[in-house]
Amino acid sequence: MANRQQSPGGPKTLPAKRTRSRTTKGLTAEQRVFAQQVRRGLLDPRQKQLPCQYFYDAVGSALYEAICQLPEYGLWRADCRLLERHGRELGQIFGNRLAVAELGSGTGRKTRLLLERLVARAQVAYFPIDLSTPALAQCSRNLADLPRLHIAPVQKSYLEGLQRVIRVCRDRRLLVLFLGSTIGNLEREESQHFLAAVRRLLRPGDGFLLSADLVKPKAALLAAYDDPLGVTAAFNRNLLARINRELGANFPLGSFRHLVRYNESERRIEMYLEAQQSLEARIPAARLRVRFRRGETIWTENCHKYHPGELRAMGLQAGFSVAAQWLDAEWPFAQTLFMVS
Ligand code: AVI
Repeated sequence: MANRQQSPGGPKTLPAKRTRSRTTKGLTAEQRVFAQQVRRGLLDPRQKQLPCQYFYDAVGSALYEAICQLPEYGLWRADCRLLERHGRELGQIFGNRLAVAELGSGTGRKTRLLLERLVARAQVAYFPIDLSTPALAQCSRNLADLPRLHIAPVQKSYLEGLQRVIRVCRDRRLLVLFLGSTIGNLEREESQHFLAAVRRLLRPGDGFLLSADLVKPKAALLAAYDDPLGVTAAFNRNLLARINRELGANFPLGSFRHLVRYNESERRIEMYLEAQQSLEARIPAARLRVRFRRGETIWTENCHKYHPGELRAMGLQAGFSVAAQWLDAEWPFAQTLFMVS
């Protein structure tokens, strides 16, 4: 993550004594990349950090599902309401030869609300794109009973997956979904590049439906990311638990506090894990021993919040036209439909 603040005391990191061959034996290719990224993030001299994509192992995905049910976390329900309200309209816009590709499909529970409305009028080819095999399997199971839906999971990164989908369905109009305000987890500049990259892959007549959480009062945002039940705190701490499980580390989970800030100037929630005492953790698979001062933080996630006009402007700058923008009445949240003309 770019643009992170300096750690006042600088890094306190020592190389681990164990050798690479002993510590990385038995790791999958994905876990080796995980270990490299953990190493890079915890050695960052400006601010210790960990990439938020690693929240979503089996435990983290289950915790995220629970977060979506929390009364304080309005995003998921707002996205669902908009899909229910405008799903039929989307079917009318795209006609009868439609393929839907979803970037980061997760379990497909929310997408079902849209797909139900689309298959009511025509046969639909659905391509969930996700790196997680269990999520794709769950998504296929959750949607298997929908009539006139052909599901073809794609286990790839978003843009690679989209390229594959475009290669195999030349004869259909494509609607790409990027739901859940996942865009908010990217830096603003990265989001702009991402939109432009999606635009370059699409053809005239194709569309891109983007969900994004909107700016709202600080108190509502802080409650959404620091719920009284502590589900989001567990979700955040699970990142260290995952490093312990998969990379053989010994982070004392109880010694890290879930910390949430709203950064007004960047219009984003920032999540951290704060060491409650000075401590040292070993991460053998990353060949790392890392020290923490009391109060030192690991930056784990950014959740950017948008203005509706800003989203439209981003799409236009990426080369799309704006076909529609729908706002939820209960929780400020937007779905913007961009088209390639
Ligand atoms: C997945 N992503 C859009 C969620 C969000 O709101 O940024 C992840 C999350 N982090 C804490 N709570 C939910």
